[in-house]
Parts: sequence; structure tokens; C-alpha cells
Amino acid sequence: MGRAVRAGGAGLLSALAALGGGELAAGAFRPQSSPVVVVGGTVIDLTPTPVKEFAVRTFGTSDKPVLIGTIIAVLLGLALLLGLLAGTGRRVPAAAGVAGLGVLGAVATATRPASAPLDTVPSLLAALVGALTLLVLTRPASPAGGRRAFLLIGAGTVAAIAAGRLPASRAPSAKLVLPRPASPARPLPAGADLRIPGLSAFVTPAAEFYRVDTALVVPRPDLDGWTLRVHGTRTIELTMADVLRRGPIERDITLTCVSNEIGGPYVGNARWLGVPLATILREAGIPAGADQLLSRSADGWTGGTPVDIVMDGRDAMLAIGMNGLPLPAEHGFPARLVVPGLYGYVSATKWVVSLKLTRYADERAYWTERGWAVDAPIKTMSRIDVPAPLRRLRAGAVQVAGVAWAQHRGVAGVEVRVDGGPWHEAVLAAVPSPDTWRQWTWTWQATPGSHTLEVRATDVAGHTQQSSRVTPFPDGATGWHSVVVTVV
Ligand SMILES: Nc1nc2c(c(=O)[nH]1)N[C@H]1C(S)=C(S)[C@@H](COP(=O)(O)O)O[C@H]1N2
Ligand SMILES: [Mo]
Repeated sequence: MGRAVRAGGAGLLSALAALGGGELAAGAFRPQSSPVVVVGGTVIDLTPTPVKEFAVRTFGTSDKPVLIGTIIAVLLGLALLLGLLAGTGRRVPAAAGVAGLGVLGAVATATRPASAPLDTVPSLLAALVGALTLLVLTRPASPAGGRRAFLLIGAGTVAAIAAGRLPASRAPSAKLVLPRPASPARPLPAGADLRIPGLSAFVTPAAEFYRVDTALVVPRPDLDGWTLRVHGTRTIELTMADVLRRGPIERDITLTCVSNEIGGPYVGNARWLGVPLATILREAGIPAGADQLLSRSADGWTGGTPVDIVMDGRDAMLAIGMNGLPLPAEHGFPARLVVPGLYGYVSATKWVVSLKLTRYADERAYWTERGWAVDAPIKTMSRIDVPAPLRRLRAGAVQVAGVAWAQHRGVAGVEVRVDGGPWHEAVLAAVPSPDTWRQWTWTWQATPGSHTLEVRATDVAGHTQQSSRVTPFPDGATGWHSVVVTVV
């Protein structure tokens, strides 16, 4: 029994030491090359879309920590078994098994879209450290020496993991000084923000802006080394200085994720500063027949945007600023795409490093390859922010309020009803353009009892949100948001 515990412990510790070695090596040069991060990224890319949707729905923005936790748990489980194997005298096959897990990480690394050959080093180092640790800890030795080895390796592991994670907290955005917009945003019309407690602010602060991406480690491209390659009829390469010289525009635009559920949080509005994509694409030349703008991020993610939409005169831009500051790392520093009217997966590539004018028939982007729609205009949608679900309210006048969006078409009307009764027109707040969401409010004379509030919006094209509930896959959710409250 004591021997089995020791052997199992040696297995666990060899896995932890391997992780520590991997993290230390990754932290020293590229956080993205951490074995856990690489395996996590591979799992994300290989996971069937319905499972991914389930994970996002169930775990929300904790989906990444949950994934990392699961990978570590599986690894520790396997290491425990290999330790027990070593305890039965089969030390070399067990150590080979531990090394094999590291090699698996290296294979996963080599198949990552944005990996360099050196990125396999942390995984290979982890393989070596793990195997050696298991061999040392299970060698027939004096109990005292064994205990000392356990303690030393344990302490070293903790230190290595801690040291490996440190460099991730660098802030690279300090150096970028934003130019003044050649075309400033219109001042927000009076009353764009109704300032009702509980209602989403018209401008979403960057720190509260939803984040959706496949990056387990936020890419942090170096500003000096960053360039944007644009492949058109010729290939041009722009540095940040080149971008800044091209007459930036400033616009209020609301982003929305296709995975947003009815009433969900994956929508936010910001003031973006950026260079019109049309300017950049014309410089590179648009080849005849090119219908897709394929954008690629520093970590190899891709998005495909219709060229005709980018060129139709809307404020599609290569954005470098968000709410008056450089983009936060989480939102794409140093540059990302913003295209009004399309869900983020086909329009909002963060950490963008290349643009390619191509054809949908020739190349598919990350999510379309996984079954999501090629064309992804944002569906007309509305949400009740106040009262919050399941709130207890006093009878009498209750202010109901929320946001509605139909980017690039514009919201023409919002209606609210109670318990399936007649629809009531809400009062709409002012908006600077059809590219932002629109706040709305309606005063309800609430009577005691349990009540269901429902909302629906109609866009400027005359389309009213349909009642039937459809899940986000493959082109965005439909249905009316409802909130149940108790009035006393
Ligand atoms: N590089 C990269 N860009 C990306 C994504 C991604 O996974 N990787 N996700 C897209 C999706 S699905 C959405 S909805 C928006 C979200 O932008 P935000 O995180 O700044 O809100 O980014 C888009 N840009
Ligand atoms: Mo998204």
C-alpha cells in the first residue's frame, strides 16, 4: 500500500514537473507554446461544433479555464496510472509513457496553424523532465533520499509553473499613440444614453466588453515587428506607421457574436478608430472574381468577409483604437477588423496580420469550415435589461428598458407586451447611426402577481423579430427575449 501510494505520487509529481518545465520554457519565449495551451487549442479546433456550443452555453466565459482544468486532470490521471506501473517495476516503459505524453504535445504544436518549429521545444522539454523525474523518484533508494527528492522536485515544479506564467502580464499597448481622426465620429445625439439604472450604457467600457475568441493565451504581437500584409492584385505590407498615415475615421459601431443566445451578453458598443478597409484594399488592388476578404490573425485564426460588403460604402475598418485608447490586448491589439452589420466571426478578426482577396470557392475561414454560415448578417434583436429576471417589484409604474440592434439597417421600433397581451410601443432613444444598438424604454403599470414581459424589435427594412426560438447555430439565434417578475 505504502509503495503504491509512493509510486502514484511519483507519477503525479513527474507530470507536474513536466508541466513546470514546459511552462518555464514557454514563458521564456512564447506563451502560446505552453504544452497545455497547445493541447487546449488543438482540442478546441477538433471539438465538433455542437459540443463547442454546449461548452460555451454551459460555462460561458469560463469555458477556457474549464478546458485547461480538464486537460490537466486527464494528464494527472494518466500520470498516476503510469506511476503505478513504474511501482510494479516497469519503470522504463512507464517513463516512456510519460515522455510519450510530452511528444503528443509536440505533435499537437507542430500541427497548430501559427506555430514555429521552435514552439515544440517546451513540449519536448516537458517530455524529458517528466520521464527523468519518474525514473529518479521510482529508483530503488533509501526512504530519506526519496523524500528529499520528492520535496525538491515538488518545490522546483511550483516555482517553474509560477515563473512560466509571469511574462503573460506584460502590457504592450503603451507605445501606440493614436492619431487624430481625419473624420471624427458625430457627437452622440442628446438622449442616446437614457442612463436608467440597470440598462446597458450606450458606450460599453472596454473592460466590460464581451470577449469571444479561440485564443487560450491572448496573442501579444510586438508593435515594432507588426505588419499587415495585404494580398490583392499585388502584395503590399503596411507597418503601423503606414496605417496611421492613412486618414483614420472614428465611428460608433455595435459588435455582436453569432453565439449570443436570446437575452445573452455577447453584444457591445464602442467608438472605434480605424482606417477604411476600402482604402487599403484599393491600394492592393482587388482581383477580378475575388468575393472573399480572408483575414488572418497572429494566432492563425481566419475570418471571411464578403468583398462587396467591405466595399459598399459602410464604415468597414482596420481598427486600432477603442473608446479613445489603443485596442486592449483582449480585443485585438494592435489592429483588428470592424465591419458594421455582420456577426463577429465573419467581420471582426482580432490581432490581424494579413488580408487576402480570394474566393469563397477556394478557401474557407475558421468557423465556416466548421459548418457556420458563410453569409452572416446580424439578425434584428432586442433585450430586456430592466427589470432583471425574477425581480420582486412594487405594484404601480415600473420602468422597463433595454437595448435593440439591427446593425446597418437600424432599429425602427420596439414593442413590449405583458402576459401575452397587446403589444405596446416603447420609446426609442436617439442613435448616431444605424450601426449601433438603440436603447428603449416603456412604462408599465404593474399589478400584483407573477408576470412575463416580452420584447420584439422591428428594423428599418420592416422586418419584425420572429417569435420562434432558434439556437445560434448556424447563423444566429431568433426569438423574443422574455423576463418573468413578481409584483407585490
Ligand atoms: N483572432 C481572432 N479574432 C476573432 C475571433 C477569434 O477567435 N480569433 N473571434 C471572433 C468572434 S466569434 C467575435 S464575436 C469577435 C468578438 O470580439 P471581441 O472579443 O472584441 O468582443 O471577435 C472575432 N475575432
Ligand atoms: Mo462570435
